[in-house]
Amino acid sequence: MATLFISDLHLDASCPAITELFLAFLSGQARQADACYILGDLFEAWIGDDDDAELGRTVALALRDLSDSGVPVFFIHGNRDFLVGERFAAVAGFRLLAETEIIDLYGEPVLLLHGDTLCTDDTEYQAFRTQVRDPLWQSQLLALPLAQRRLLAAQLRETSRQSTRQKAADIMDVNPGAVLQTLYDHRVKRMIHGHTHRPAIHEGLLAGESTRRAVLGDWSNDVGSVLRCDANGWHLETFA
Ligand code: LP5
Ligand code: MN
Repeated sequence: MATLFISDLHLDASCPAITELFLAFLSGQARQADACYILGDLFEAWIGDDDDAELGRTVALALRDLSDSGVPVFFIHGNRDFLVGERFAAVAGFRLLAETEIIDLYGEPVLLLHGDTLCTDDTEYQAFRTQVRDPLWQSQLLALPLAQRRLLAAQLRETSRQSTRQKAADIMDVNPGAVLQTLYDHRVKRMIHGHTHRPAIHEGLLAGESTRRAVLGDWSNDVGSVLRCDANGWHLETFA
């Protein structure tokens, strides 16, 4: 048995192959897991739990089947789906976690997060994040008609595409100091996050003790990515 961690699937109606791969994952390897953690950006864009699009319903029912089968499912918001709320969580049968969460993983405390907060060199993004994570801003946005929110999300995605094209790659990676500070602040030596799409397991040192940081991979080009953790270790795997 193992605990599975995934993130950055960016599920979107325009890319049904990745949704199919995810549904196969949920009804396949995930059924044998001790638990399944989704660390953000499950969706390409989430505009509110009242969205009536088919993708959300399909994904919710499949997640629900997994939790009904006895596998607990947990979710941390990403920068694309920070508007996922308790209503969707209830339908999909998962537990919404805080933006940072420490879990006991086979006897070790491990910090879970989406990973965007570690990209402190990307100051434009951090300013944007502060705005969109403001509960007042969110409630004002959620009060807009669905069609308007859909348009706004498409505009934000386009702005982001243009903006990321102009940023240097290292600005969009984690800041090493922010990683160490986050480990230190949470009194842990292990963390798992996604967001940067740079899958790897980094071993390091903090105050003379070994640290480990797993970066989850995104799902793209019909290939899925999962971190499988058990009492013997952590393994990043891809599958088609
Ligand atoms: O997402 P990605 O990979 O392209 O880049 C991210 C950062 N970008 C974002 C923005 C999202 O892509 C937008 C999608 C949101 C979907 C949900 C919307 C729901 C709300 C609307 C409907 C209710 O997160 C990108 C990072 C990159 O990761 C790497 O870390 O660099 O950051 C940016 O591109 C942000 C820019 O630097 C600054 C953008 C300024 C936007 C100005 C508009 C603000 C006004 C908001 C009011 C609507
Ligand atoms: Mn992200």
